[in-house]
Amino acid sequence: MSQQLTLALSKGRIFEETLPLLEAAGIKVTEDPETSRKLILQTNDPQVRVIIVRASDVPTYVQYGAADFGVAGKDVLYEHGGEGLYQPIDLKIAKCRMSVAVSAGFDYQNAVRQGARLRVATKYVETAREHFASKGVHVDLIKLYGSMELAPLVGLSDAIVDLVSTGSTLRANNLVEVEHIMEISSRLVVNQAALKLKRERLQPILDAFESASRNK
Ligand code: PRT
Ligand code: MG
Repeated sequence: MSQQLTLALSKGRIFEETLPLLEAAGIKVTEDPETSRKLILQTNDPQVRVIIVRASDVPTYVQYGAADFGVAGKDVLYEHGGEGLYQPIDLKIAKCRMSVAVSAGFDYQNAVRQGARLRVATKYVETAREHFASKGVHVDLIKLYGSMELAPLVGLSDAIVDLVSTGSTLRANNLVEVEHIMEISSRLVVNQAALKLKRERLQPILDAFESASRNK
């Protein structure tokens, strides 16, 4: 098998925050995905290329071996399930938290105490299901693909489960965080077969990522 390596990244914060880790491994991406429309980017190392995919598709490309390794948020990995993936390193990048939020006027704690059935809109259906089940709260989950913050404002749901970083999106939409589900950061994920077959080429990169993220 060739020792050509393919790394799957998503555009935006994950790409930007992975660049310094790649540089620690001596790898420089020579094209910018924000200005180039290319989906396959070359690096200064002819043996390493980067593919640009949707954040939620990174685990799928790596699971099937279309990419040897990738970077994905814990939110995305939790929903995917992690099948076929080895997750050796918490890179401590793209940090945020997964929370439950409601409209400022909605008394969430009281609704929970009264055993009300809550309508919850989210992109993170598995995470939400597990969270409310563990609390014994009955919910109807409504799957959305984005802009969860809108749902309580127009009566689609009582609550949302979404990622929060600075909190400014919630504030701008008159929503408040009422529960903290988990801390989120991004992890390196590696295809299990690639780990065995391309170990010689992968290991130095994993080591460089590990030491570059250790002090974060
Ligand atoms: O945007 P797209 O639909 O293509 O996919 P994506 O949203 O999954 O990708 P991207 O690139 O936006 O996020 C990639 C990863 O970054 C996520 O999987 C998370 O692990 C991580 N991350 C870190 C975040 C945030 N911080 C974050 N703040 N992902 C999303 N957000 C969103 C959040 O959903 C909310 O709408 O930003 C908004 C809140 O931000 P604040 O700062 O206003 O609180
Ligand atoms: Mg996004």
